[in-house]
Parts: sequence; structure tokens; C-alpha cells
Amino acid sequence: MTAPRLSAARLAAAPPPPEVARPGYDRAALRPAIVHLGLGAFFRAHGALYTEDVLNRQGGDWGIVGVSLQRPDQRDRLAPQDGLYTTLERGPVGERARIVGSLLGVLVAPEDPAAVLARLADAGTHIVSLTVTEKGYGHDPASGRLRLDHPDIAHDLANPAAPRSAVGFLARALQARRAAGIAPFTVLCCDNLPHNGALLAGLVQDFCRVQDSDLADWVAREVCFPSTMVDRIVPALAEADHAAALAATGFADEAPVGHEPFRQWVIEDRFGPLGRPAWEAAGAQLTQDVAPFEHMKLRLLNGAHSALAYLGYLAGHKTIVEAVQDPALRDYLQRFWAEVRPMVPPPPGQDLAGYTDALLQRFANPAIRHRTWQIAMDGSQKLPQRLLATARERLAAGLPIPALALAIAAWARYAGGVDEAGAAIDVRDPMAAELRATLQAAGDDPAARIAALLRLTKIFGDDLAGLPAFVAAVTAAYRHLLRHGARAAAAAI
Ligand code: CS2
Repeated sequence: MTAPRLSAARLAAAPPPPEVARPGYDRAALRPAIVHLGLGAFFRAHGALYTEDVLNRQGGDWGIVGVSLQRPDQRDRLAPQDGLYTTLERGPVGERARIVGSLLGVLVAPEDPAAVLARLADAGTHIVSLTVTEKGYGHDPASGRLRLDHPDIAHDLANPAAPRSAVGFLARALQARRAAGIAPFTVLCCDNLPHNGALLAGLVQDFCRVQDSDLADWVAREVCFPSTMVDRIVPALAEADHAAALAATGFADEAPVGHEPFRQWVIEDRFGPLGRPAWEAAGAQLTQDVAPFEHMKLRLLNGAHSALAYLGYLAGHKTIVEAVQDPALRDYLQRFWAEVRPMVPPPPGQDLAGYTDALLQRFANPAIRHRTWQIAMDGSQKLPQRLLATARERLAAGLPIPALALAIAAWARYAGGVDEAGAAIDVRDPMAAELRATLQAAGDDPAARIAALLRLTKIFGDDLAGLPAFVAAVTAAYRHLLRHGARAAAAAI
């Protein structure tokens, strides 16, 4: 017998076992006040759950419409389920399932950009949140400026009525609201980028300024872009998640999402006139200054993740938990953190050694199978804020960077596309072709290969290739990696 597919009618008719939480509020009362661009596993296990918790505690009508900017698969999975899905919270001992109702529906931008624009421009849309990943902003990661030559940005400047990019959608929708005299929505960037609100405000203004400087000035004056720090480890969907959701709830779910128990959301409390849900009722921290939290998280969590992803992948580890079970990499991780912590001003009341101890526990959670390959993706967009900014600051203070240099060298080794056993690596990165061509042109000499990569100013800025201490440290680490392999190179730090 095939299991019944999760849907609103089935949920009402045959509730799951009592230990499975489900919407305790009236879904029919929700309105699409939040539009989320980039509906992936992360948002469904983070922002959508905070909103779900607020609805369960206080009621209200803050519903969410998701927008997929690229593919229809999330919509195809979620529409037959009326937007409902199962989350699986996985601790070191045991799993807790829950059915989430805060998502009302999903729009697929490439199929109908006009429908997305209409939703964004609608007076009922109060917040537009985003998780489009680092590469989804069409910016230059080193400088933080909009790339007018980015294919999607160039397309949207030429075809403003049918955008493809998040920035293009925001600009066009804000233009429509301004023209119609509708108050602007608040834009809530939830990607792992430094000063993400201010960064996105700058990108939208850059975009508008190309065509309409009045609009750009209005955006600068009237639209709020609070910064946020988001945190929860949410691996991509795995086949086994379907069976786990079914076993826990009794419903077949095509879109379950597994995640760790920990979550954190620090939000700059600067919203426009249309307000926000009381996310603090669900444990979000509303603050005047997100920067110290974001620094801590980007450098200590995401920086360590990237270091472990490249070194771990090269050493043959498929997941982060396998990587931290390897004594060589676990010891390296402690040295990495010891190198980074002095460059992180602690947020109020936060003890950084306690923070990294807790991170090690989170990384070691055996129920979370977070693939090194997944985290290794898009390194060109991640390195600047995760590793390079810290390296720059240490060198400016006259401090050595052996652990950071090894992580950067491991990225370079990975970007070469061949692993330590001689097998091809499936390098996913918007700059993959450029990285490959750069390394091919540089030939076999390790110093020449590193020098060529460091000349990619989109990643390394204008300065790092000219800093002898940086070049020497990364080149030495790269030679070590080539000669002795990732485990031995990590153990030698
Ligand atoms: C990871 C993040 O994929 C990655 O690059 O470092 O997705 C990480 O799991 C989250 O930022 C944790 O909050």
C-alpha cells in the first residue's frame, strides 16, 4: 500500500502521532505578508520555523510565499502538499519530527516573473527575505560591489519587466511600489555575507542608479535593509530523509528537511512601517548591532567549515562528522580556531572559547551527514569573508597565519579538480572555468599556480597578491599539501 501524501486535508482527517508537532493555529487566517526569495532547505529549517513558532505561540497572520529563482522542483514537491512539509530535528540521541504550516505556496520565477513581481509589489507584502546563497547577489565578493557585467544583472538591466536575479526583482518591485504610493517592504538578507543588509542595500541602489537615480535615492532613504546573522546546520536533502519522515509522521513527504537542534537568528531591529513578526517570541535576538555576531559566526563557524571541507575532502572524508573524527583534522581545527579567535571581538556576553567548544560538538553530531563536497561549493564566493579577511587582519598585526594559509591552499588544491587519489573532483563554483583555465595556464610549478590564483582580484582583492607574507605562507602550505597530503599537512601545523 502506498502511504498517504502529506496534505492539508489528510492532516486534518488523520493527525500524526501526538509527539509530532503540527500547526496549532488556523492556516486559513494567514496572509502572504512575507515573500522569501531562494526557497531552499535552509530557510525551511530556519526562518520559516521561527515564524511557525510565533504563529503557534501568538497566532497572527504572517504567512510566507516562497519564490524559487531557478528551478521548479521545490514548488513541484510542495504544491501537492499545500506547502506543508516535515522537519526532522536530529540530535546526537534521537530525532524529532514536526509538520510546518507557515509556508503558503511557492512561485517559480523563470516560469512567470510577472507573477513574482505582482506578489512583491502587492501592498500585502511587508517583508522580502532572501537566502539565495553567496553567488546569488551578482556582486564581486572581494569589493562587495554589483557586477554590471554579471549575466543575470546585465539581463535584468536590459529587461527590467522580466528579471532573473534577486537584485533585479527587488529593484523593479520597489520601483512599482514607489510609483503606486505603496510603502516599501523591508528587505531581510539571510545569507552568510558580511554586513549582509548594508551590502544588499548597496547592490539594489547600484542597480537602480544605472537607470533612475531618483529611485536609487528613494531606496537609500526609504527602504530598510536590516542585517542578520543566521545559523543552523541544514544538510541538503538525502534520500533517507523521505523514509524517516514517513516513519515518524505516517505521511509521505517529498520535501522533508533534516537539521541540527541548534539555531540562532540575530536581527538588526530596523524594520520599515509595515512591521515584522514578533520573532523574539521564538528566541530570535533583536539587536542594534549584528556585526559582532556575524563576525564570530562567519569566521569561526563558516571559516572552520570551509577549512574542514577542503582538507577533509582531500583526505577522503565525505562528511564533516568524519572529518572531525580524524585526529589530525580535529587537532588542526583547534589550531585554526586559536588563530582566528584573537581577530574576533566577542559579542556582548559571549565567551569565544565556549563558542568554539560548542561548535565542535555541533560538527561532531553523528546524526547530521553534512557533505564536505556540499560545503566546498562556491569557494570563490566564500573565501573572502570566511578566511581572507581574518588572514589580512592577522598579517596587518604582524601575526603568522599557518592554519588559515593551509585552508586557503587546500581550496587551491581542490580547485585544481583532481583529488589525492588522482580522481576528478566535481568542482561547483561560478568561477570554476576561470579557476581551471588560470591553473592550466600557470603550469605545474606550485609557486606559479598560487601566484596565478592570487591575481584573481575578484577573490583576493587588490592587496593579497602583493603581501609577501601571505604569498609565502599559502605557497608553503600548498607545497606541503602536494608533497605530503592533507592529513599530514594538517598534522604539521
Ligand atoms: C556551510 C553553511 O554550506 C556551507 O558553506 O558553511 O551552510 C553552514 O552550514 C551554515 O551557515 C550554518 O549556519
